[in-house]
Amino acid sequence: MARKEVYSICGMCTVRCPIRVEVENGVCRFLQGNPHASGIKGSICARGSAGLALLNDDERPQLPLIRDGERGEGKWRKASWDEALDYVAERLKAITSTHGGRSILFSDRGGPFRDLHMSFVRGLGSPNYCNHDASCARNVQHAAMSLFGFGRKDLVYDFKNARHVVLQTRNIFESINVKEVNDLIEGMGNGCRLTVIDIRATKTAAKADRFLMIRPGTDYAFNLAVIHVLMEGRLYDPEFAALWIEGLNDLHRFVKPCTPEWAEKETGIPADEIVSFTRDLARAMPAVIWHPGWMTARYLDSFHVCRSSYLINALLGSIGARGGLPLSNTPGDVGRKGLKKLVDLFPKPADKRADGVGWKYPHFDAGPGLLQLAFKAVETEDPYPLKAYIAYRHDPLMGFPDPEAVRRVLGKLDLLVSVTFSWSDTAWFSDVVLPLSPYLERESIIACKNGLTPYFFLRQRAVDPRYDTRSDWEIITGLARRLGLSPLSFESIEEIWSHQLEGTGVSIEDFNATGMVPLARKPAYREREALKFNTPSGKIEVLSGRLEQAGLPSLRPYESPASPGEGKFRITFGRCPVHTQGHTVNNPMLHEQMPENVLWLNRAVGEEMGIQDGGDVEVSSNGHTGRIQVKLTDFIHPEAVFMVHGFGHNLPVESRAFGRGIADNAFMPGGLDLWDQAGGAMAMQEHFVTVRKAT
Ligand SMILES: Nc1nc2c(c(=O)[nH]1)N[C@H]1C(S)=C(S)[C@@H](COP(=O)(O)OP(=O)(O)OC[C@H]3O[C@@H](n4cnc5c(=O)[nH]c(N)nc54)[C@H](O)[C@@H]3O)O[C@H]1N2
Ligand SMILES: Nc1nc2c(c(=O)[nH]1)N[C@H]1C(S)=C(S)[C@@H](COP(=O)(O)OP(=O)(O)OC[C@H]3O[C@@H](n4cnc5c(=O)[nH]c(N)nc54)[C@H](O)[C@@H]3O)O[C@H]1N2
Ligand code: SF4
Ligand SMILES: [Mo]
Repeated sequence: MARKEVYSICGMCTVRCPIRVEVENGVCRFLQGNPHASGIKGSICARGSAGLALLNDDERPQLPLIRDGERGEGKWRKASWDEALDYVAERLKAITSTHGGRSILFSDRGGPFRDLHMSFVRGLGSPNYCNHDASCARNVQHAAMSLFGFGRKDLVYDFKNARHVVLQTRNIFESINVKEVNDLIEGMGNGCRLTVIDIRATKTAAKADRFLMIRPGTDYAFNLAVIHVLMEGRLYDPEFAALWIEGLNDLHRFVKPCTPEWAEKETGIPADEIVSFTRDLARAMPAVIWHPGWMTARYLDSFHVCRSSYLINALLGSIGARGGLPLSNTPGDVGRKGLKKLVDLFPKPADKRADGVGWKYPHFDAGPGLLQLAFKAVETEDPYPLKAYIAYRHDPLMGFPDPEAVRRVLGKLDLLVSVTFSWSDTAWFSDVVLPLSPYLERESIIACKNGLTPYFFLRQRAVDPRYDTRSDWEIITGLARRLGLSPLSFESIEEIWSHQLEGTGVSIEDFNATGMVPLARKPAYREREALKFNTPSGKIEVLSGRLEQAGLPSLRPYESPASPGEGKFRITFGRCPVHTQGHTVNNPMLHEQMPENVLWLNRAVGEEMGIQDGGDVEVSSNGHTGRIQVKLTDFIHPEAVFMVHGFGHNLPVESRAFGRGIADNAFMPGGLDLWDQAGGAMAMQEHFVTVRKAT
């Protein structure tokens, strides 16, 4: 019997945990976390285990398809890879010869493998590489940039060594990152306190020392009051502030009126609770983590919620501290050389980005742009036409608000290509579907993870593809060859790997033992005096020049959110432990765990409306109605309803997911235009729905 163990990287969500795969006679038998990876401890989550079910799922795209009928009609012509890649390359050539390379839009999921995609888009001569982040963490990213001059991932959450962790809009035990979960549990075992601020009691709240149920949309008021208490009571870390905070007096003046009593009226959290909680934080400083949030594409002031949480961390001296948010290290920081970038194979295109990021909006990070603004450009052809769109592991019809509006935008394109391993609404609407092999059946380019100990890690193929699907690199280099992009026309993955490793002192054999190559011996914390910020002053800047120049206040006055009104509720959403976004609801194993979503509604409110727990309700807004089972609970704020995102699939090719549950984004009319001008992210919880007992 031929047995082997393969070190690889999980692909069931974007966290990309290191894994070990047991393979017997060419069949995957067992998946576990890579026992050599720090913090993983051999574990994976339920979704990670369901990777085996993904392999065996015969309802995933199995071979290239070219559209035969109208868009979205579901009539397909089966194609060989040569035919499909020839077809896409020919169409791209025709479009670029008329409209230029810049007319091609590409979006993906970001992350450590994006270098290959960015290189391809550059090779095409287009500046229009985007990712999904306007619908996820852009506000956090821009908040970090405005204060520190670097991005959110340049800070590490040192949960293991923390003494008090605050999770605000972060449901860590259900919206999972395995290492973070393990580290936090270890920290809590060592006495770390946990405070959860949420609009409903989650599993994370159930494990907390303190749970604060907050009125939806008022987190900014809460945070300003915490800053008020820290500053008025001189509870903050004066040494850190003197060293590293620029604009402390501006902040102090700004929060003067934001008393706990004022915040109580907004948030519903008692003033004395705000005071005693803030004192607890001060006792634990600097080993405090106030999590700035992850999925923060929620409100028009979410960017300022993120900024205020970072400012609280700064006041507590936890930025850069052990047990707080230490600075992440790149290979260069530990005296090593990073991977050679594929994106540098081509010169940077001269054209401006179609989404206006970097020129019309100079305060935003130009790297991945803002997809909703690129969609706007597709619609208006301003500043120039975008004619082709490659949605690479991206399903904007499910992940962006207002699918009707997104469909209108996509409908204007001359070419829509989807690269994916599962069906999605966007793939179904595409002209060409290029089926990707699931992660266990493919290898990827080498990835680098910065952190206290930076390391390189590798996704290796555990088994051969079961269907006629391909790896990312095969698809991209296949297109590159046809389009004459010779620098990217690699013949094998080994060739790409050795290109990436050139000059790093690491060879591909070094990955054999554990699948990873650490670049430093032990975690490297920096001394407080040796921190580095990339702002003009070299310090943490309360007032951001970039924001002010854009006419946006760095310290935005708080505005009270609208109340929903009779019979109406604010729509809120989030994740559950057994599904990833919209792409696992048809996974046989995970479907069995949770076949559909339900609507959380406050018990007292529901009973008043004559609604029974477990019965059906109709949710509607702007002419759109959906039917869903209701869960009455005391543990959600009365102004909100909540549902898990990702359900409401209606594609005939997905028999399990078909017609189960409803999609939250369908209740966000006009949502593409509702985004945070300072943070760039969508404001998807600025919508209200009507709920009625179903007839
Ligand atoms: N209304 C609402 N909107 C939301 C959210 C919400 O809660 N509510 N959540 C937001 C968040 S946090 C995020 S991150 C986004 C997610 O938005 P998306 O990234 O679009 O969501 P996914 O379902 O993870 O992936 C989309 C497609 O990529 C395919 N795919 C998965 N892995 C791979 C891969 O490795 N390679 C390739 N080529 N394809 C792959 C999947 O099969 C799926 O078809 O949505 C955001 N939008
Ligand atoms: N199991 C699982 N894990 C995942 C993912 C997945 O799909 N499934 N996706 C990954 C991705 S892409 C992301 S971005 C992360 C997201 O990780 P998180 O951001 O932690 O995830 P969410 O579940 O979207 O939201 C967190 C909480 O915010 C609460 N919330 C909503 N409105 C408010 C508000 O106004 N104030 C406060 N204080 N709280 C509010 C929700 O009730 C929810 O419990 O998870 C990652 N991990
Ligand atoms: S969190 Fe779970 S699904 Fe995501 S990469 Fe890790 S094991 Fe896989
Ligand atoms: Mo996300």
